[in-house]
Amino acid sequence: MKGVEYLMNVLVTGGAGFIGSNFVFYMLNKYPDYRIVCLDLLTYAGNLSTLEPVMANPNFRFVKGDITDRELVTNLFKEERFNYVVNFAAESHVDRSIEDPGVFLKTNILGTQVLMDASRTYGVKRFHQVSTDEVYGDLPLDKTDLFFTEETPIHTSSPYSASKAAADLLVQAYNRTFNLPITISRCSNNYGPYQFPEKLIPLMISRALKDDSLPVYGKGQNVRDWLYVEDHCTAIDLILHRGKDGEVYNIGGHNERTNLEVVKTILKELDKPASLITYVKDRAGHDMRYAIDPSKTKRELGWEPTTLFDDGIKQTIKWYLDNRSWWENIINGDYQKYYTRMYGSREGATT
Ligand code: NAD
Ligand code: TDX
Repeated sequence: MKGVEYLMNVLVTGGAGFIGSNFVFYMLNKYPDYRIVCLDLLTYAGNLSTLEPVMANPNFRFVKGDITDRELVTNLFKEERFNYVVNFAAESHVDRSIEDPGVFLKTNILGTQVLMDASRTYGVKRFHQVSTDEVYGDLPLDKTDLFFTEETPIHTSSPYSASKAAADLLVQAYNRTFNLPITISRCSNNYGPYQFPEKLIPLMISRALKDDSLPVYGKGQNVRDWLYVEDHCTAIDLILHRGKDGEVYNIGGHNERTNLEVVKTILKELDKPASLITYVKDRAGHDMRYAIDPSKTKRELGWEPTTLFDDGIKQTIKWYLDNRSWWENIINGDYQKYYTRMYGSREGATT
């Protein structure tokens, strides 16, 4: 750490992805006396150009590496002596997990184990696992008074959600068996800047801007509970610092919308015709409705989301309009060449 004393040293895994990068920006901005180390493999979903604005920040270090690489992870913990670990790194797209479950099990379960083993060996104040509402399965469309609480049984539908649930159980087991200090957060669907354009909202924005068809699965009646990404970051910050050891916290803002409503909102904002909507074959095992009851997180930690969906979606659309090159590079595949171009010749010099 080159002789500088930081109040806290925080490992953020998956920080080159959507939520992780937003969390890196949030933490560097909010805690100028913290060191933030991002460990990210830069898979297809990781984009180092997203982190470009903070690469030269002396409080930030980027390390390219795999959370399942035990030697690399152990050496990093030995060198950095982290106080906090926030594990965002994951394979995160449900459709990909249906195509090829293997890498989901490897990264999401075994990667979490490797990080927790290193956390045990070197001692951390808190290991925080970023989980998802998908571990609870789904709710019926016709019972709108039902919500997921932290006590709702785990009941997964996709290889993705099963891998996240397995990781959650392992995290709880490390707490009970090895006394590893942990917390788990289970959040609803996020949206906002830097989301990879394979997920519903950025996919629809980027395709609508090019007048391409908008593929809606089934009848578009599935309901998701949308949360602006910065509200997720503030919740994790509170849980990390003030959450109780061993506890699970639900995060969500009661912003339920059908997929069709979301797509129509995007079309309206972009002044594009509804004729772009194309109904396509449904996702296998498609969850009907997610809806989070966040009252424990509000009651115990005072967390409140601040962005309503109607405002957040406008901000998000504006971001995609203002940052066209970010997602166009992804669609062209150019971003995958970015690391090699920018850092290939200075491998090891990214600290
Ligand atoms: P993302 O796919 O945008 O980013 C994942 C990041 O992890 C990428 O930068 C990728 O390079 C990195 N990564 C993947 N495998 C890795 C490995 N083996 N080692 C190191 N890094 C690796 O995902 P996201 O949407 O930002 O989600 C982040 C976390 O939040 C995930 O754990 C996800 O399950 C959870 N989550 C997401 C949402 C959502 O709506 N997106 C909601 C609730 C929870
Ligand atoms: O092209 C599409 N058409 C469509 O109708 C896509 C990509 C999605 N959909 C539907 C499927 C879902 O009902 O939109 C909804 C949202 O789909 P995704 O963006 O793939 O998200 P979801 O499957 O709900 O999972 C997300 O939220 C929970 C994240 O990807 C997960 O990482 C998180 O855990």
